[in-house]
This record gives sequence, C-alpha cells and structure tokens, in this order.
Amino acid sequence: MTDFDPAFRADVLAGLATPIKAIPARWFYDLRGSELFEAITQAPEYYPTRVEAALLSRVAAEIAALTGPGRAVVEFGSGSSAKTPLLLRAVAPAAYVPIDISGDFLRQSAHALGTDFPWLNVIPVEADFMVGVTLPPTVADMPKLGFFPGSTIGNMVAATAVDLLRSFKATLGVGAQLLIGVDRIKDAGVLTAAYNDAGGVTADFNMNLLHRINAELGGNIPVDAFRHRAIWNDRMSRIEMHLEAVRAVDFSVDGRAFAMAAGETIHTENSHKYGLRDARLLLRAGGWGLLAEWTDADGQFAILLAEAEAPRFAP
Ligand code: AVI
Repeated sequence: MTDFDPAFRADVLAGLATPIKAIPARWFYDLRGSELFEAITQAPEYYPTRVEAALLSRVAAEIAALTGPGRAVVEFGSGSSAKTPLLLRAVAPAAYVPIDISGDFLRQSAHALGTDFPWLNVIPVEADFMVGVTLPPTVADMPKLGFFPGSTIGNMVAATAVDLLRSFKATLGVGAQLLIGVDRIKDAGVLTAAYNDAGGVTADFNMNLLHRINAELGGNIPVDAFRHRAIWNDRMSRIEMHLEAVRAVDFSVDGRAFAMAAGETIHTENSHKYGLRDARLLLRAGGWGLLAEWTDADGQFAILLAEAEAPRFAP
C-alpha cells in the first residue's frame, strides 16, 4: 500500500458499504486520472472543451467590454487549459489568482502562465475552493472576476452547486463578476457518445478509480470484472458514469470485505446538463444576477457572465 489520503479511504469504504454504491468523482483525479482527463478533452466525441474554447475566443472582446480592465481574475481550479490564456489576453487583468487543491499542478500551471504573461502578477492559492477561500491581501482592493469554465459545476447536484456559487460570492464579494461555463441539454445520442468515446479514454478514466483503490488502499478488486457505463438520465438531466460488475464478485479494501452481484454498479460521476433558464436560475439561487450570456451556433454550450448581488430585503 503506497501513501494514501485518509479522506479517500473514508469515502471509498463508506461508498462501497451503502446499498447503492457510489464514490465521489473528485477521486478520479490522481496524476494518471488528470492525464486521462486531458486525453478525454482531445477525444473527437467530447465536444465541451472544444466548443467552449471556440465560443470564448469568439466572444472574448464582448466579455472584456463588460468586465473592463484591471480586475483580479480568480480562477476556481488551476488554468491548465487553453481557455485561461484566451481570457487573460482579452480582459487585461491586474492580477491572476488560480485556486487549486493540488499544489504541484497549481505551481506548474502558474509557472507556465508566468512565462506567457510576464507582465501579469500571478498569485497561486493552494486551497479547496469548495469550502470558501481567503484571497491574498494584494488583490483585496481590486475588482474581481471569478472564472469557472469547463462545466465543472455540472459535476455537482443542484444543492451543492448552489452552495458553491454562494461560497464563490463570499470569496469574491458583492459586486464581483463571475464567468462560468455550463454544458447544455442536447440530443441524448451526442451526450452519451461524449462519455463513451470510441477510443476508450473515458472508460480508462473511470476504471482508473479501481486501480487507484487497489494501489492506495490495499484493495484486491478484480478490475476485469468491471466495465465502464455512461448513461443519460433524462429525469435528472445528467450523464451518469458507473462501474458495472459483469459477474458476481467479492473483494476487499483495507481489510473490509465487499460483494457485488452481476449487473450491480458503483456510481462514480454525475455530469448535469442545463437548459437556458435552468442555468440562470442556478445562478440566481446562488446570489448571482445575469449580466450576459453567449452560446455557440448549435446551442451546445453556454458561457454566462453574472454579478454578485447585494442582499435584498424586499421582493
Ligand atoms: C470535469 N468535468 C466537467 C467533466 C464532465 O464532462 O463532466 C469530467 C468528465 N467525465 C467524463 N468525461 C469528462
């Protein structure tokens, strides 16, 4: 057993012990999982990354006109993608604050950005943005622009998504702006293909969780007894990823015994998709008023700009 995170152990043991087995999606992202996710974004079927980047590049000047220059751009997650440079080039910020729980990854991408943007004050913050963050004092008096691309908000159920939006508001303050990417509800065939790419990268990403459990938590899960499943749950407006046992299987993790019947699954991820008005409602529920909204020509993906509203005592 290599070094392990006690929170990973707790989530896996609790998640496998419940009648409907589930493990939170955040445990996908060890080094191998992060590499596989990067590979997913290159898969022809996985449209969100490409469509969002193209949309951002098309509307960057409009965004800049609404944000104005001189803001502190606060990115929730570290900007490893092509989207961050696109935004930074357009809005001419006074500082860039990427926030990520993975310190190594954060420092790497902050360093890379520093090379491309030598004039920019880059201040990485190693923290879990799910629980509220204190920003560095240097940016305290600057107007803020939060950035949360990739439809990562979709990986949360609505109640958690609203909590997160509220916590963004607490971090950034009333009057701050937030630029957020949200994947839209669309043809179920397009959605399921995006999470079942023919190259099998998404399957590897999902199955990597079992390898991780075996390596880090002393598991003996027979990985070949599982298969990747990604299905569209229309009632919940989400893609669900599962690891399905293809035969009855017994295994142990950290000395605890588990059994699964053939066809039983471990639920590993939700990726919620939103209609036009759904995304606006989500923002409003989190205390953010819509300023502007853009979608690609096919309505696949939306980018929304919102402002943190002052509390109101009347309707
Ligand atoms: C990170 N997140 C927005 C991705 C998504 O589409 O929900 C994660 C992912 N899972 C499978 N493919 C991509």
